[in-house]
Amino acid sequence: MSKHASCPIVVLISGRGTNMRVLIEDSRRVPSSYAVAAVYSDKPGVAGLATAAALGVPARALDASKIADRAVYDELLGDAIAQYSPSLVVLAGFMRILSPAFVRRFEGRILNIHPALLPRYPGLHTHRRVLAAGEREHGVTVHYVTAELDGGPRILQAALAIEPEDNESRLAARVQGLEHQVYPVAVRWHCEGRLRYEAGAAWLDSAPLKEPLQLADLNLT
Ligand code: NHR
Ligand code: GAR
Repeated sequence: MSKHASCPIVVLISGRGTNMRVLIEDSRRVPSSYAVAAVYSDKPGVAGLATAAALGVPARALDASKIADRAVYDELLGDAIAQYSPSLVVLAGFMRILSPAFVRRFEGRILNIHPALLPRYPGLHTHRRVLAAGEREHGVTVHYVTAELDGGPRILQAALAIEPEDNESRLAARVQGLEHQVYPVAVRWHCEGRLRYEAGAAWLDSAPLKEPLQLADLNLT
């Protein structure tokens, strides 16, 4: 088997899917350690589904508004994803909280990118809250998903200084630029076997990460 096929990932989205696009494109650079096997959205008709389909990746909506029961929805979503035997499930702007049963089913194999410097600002509307609080810096965190919302072990962060010109949309766009840099790095590490989840911690190169790595500290070309 090629190295490419050895790490199938499934990407979950709810919207634009710019992180998803970056991952699909990164996965097609040679040499690659992973392949995007499928994309699922909890909302039909979102732009990210069309983007994925245009790039030749199977893309489907599983409409959450049609299934009221969270446990039932998460089981159906899990069954759909399991067809691809993913080594990793990647949340990329996925806006639904996943049940403990879903997290257990894919334990240690779910990544999220959160638009804040966790543990500060978990939850929604982070850019607005950061600006309202008068923070001087903001950024993005990649973490393994656990049942605790935005509370799983942190892997990689990137930070920026808030500028006087920043409003919610300008800040969101600048943070997205950081997201597109860090997410492929974390996915590659997991798929290369360098990064893993064990005993409630993230491990890189056989040592637990006590603090997340910072993009600025990596020697990336
Ligand atoms: N699921 C688990 N179990 N753990 C995490 O850490 C998760 C998760 C699912 C999604 C992404 C997260 C983020 O990065 C994420 C992390 C949605 C909400 C939310 O409140 C909060 C955080 C995140 C995603 N969602 C509402 C809900 O009731 C719906 C909001 C809406 O549809 O507008 O699911 O920020
Ligand atoms: C990203 O900024 C991501 O951090 C955020 O949604 C955006 C999705 O953008 N995620 C959350 O807020 C999760 N609650 P994209 O669809 O263009 O990748």
